[in-house]
Amino acid sequence: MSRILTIAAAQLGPIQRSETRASAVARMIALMRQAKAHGVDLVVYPEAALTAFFPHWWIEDEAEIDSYFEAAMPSNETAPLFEESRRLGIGFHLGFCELAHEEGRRRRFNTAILVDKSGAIVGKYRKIHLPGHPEHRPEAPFQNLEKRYFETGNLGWPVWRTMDANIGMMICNDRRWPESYRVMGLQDVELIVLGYNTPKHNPPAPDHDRLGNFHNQLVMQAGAYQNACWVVGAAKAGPEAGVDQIGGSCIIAPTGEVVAQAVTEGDELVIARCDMDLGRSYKASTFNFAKHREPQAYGMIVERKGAGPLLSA
Ligand code: CDV
Repeated sequence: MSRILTIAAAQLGPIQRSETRASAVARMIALMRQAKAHGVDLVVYPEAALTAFFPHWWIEDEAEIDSYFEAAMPSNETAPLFEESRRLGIGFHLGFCELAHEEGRRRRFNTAILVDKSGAIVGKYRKIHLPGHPEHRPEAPFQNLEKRYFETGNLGWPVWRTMDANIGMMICNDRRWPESYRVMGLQDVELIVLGYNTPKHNPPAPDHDRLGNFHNQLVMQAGAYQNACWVVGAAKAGPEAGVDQIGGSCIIAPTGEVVAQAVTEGDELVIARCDMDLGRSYKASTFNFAKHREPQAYGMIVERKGAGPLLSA
């Protein structure tokens, strides 16, 4: 018996600086209701989906920085999303900025949660690969200050058994790193969900700009195929507070093929019926890890951070 999970990547158009959380949540609920009409089981929302992507701006006032973070999840403002999930019997993945109190101090993380069809949080992930820079670059058209505003995630990449599938999460820049996928591949992951905020312009390397959509798909297709799992990516797209972001939300099969993709840069559902057993033949043959991986040759991957001397030297 095949295990079909009908999944929607719920792409969001821009959320302007003045837009309230209540308005963003209302947009997400509208997409969740549309998803229900299509028989969707799981809705995947973008990274930091409740506000504009503030790491694009230099902010010094701590209270203003805090205003982009959630001290509780659910909160009064996000509770309607959980209630709708419960009412409709739809699971969801949501990215948000988390203000935690741990180890006796305030900590800020770029976080995502997985919520089951009863509206209960079953898993939490904190972004590990934080792109950008911690210092102000006033000469740049916009900032990329995730290294200033967030700590590196400290939860690893767990995989959860929920909705009759092995499901894991990553966030935006994580999708460019094969290690993110493989740690979950080694837990027999069947579905990886993620959200992203990816500007069309890359200030330190403008020659990459023409390849933004290509690289977005390239990394997710490679991660899906090499780990024989589904990958679902949901963008926050379009021109947001002066920063234009790519769309291209998509659903990728364990075959490495894109099976559904957004055609706008606004609020849009991208839906596919995903057979959670589709990766089985890959996991039993080409990517039978237990038979074919050679971990004794991979030590450098965890021993070195940056490129170093030649092995042959
Ligand atoms: N939010 C992100 O992690 N964005 C990065 C950009 C800054 C390169 C990304 O990898 O898409």
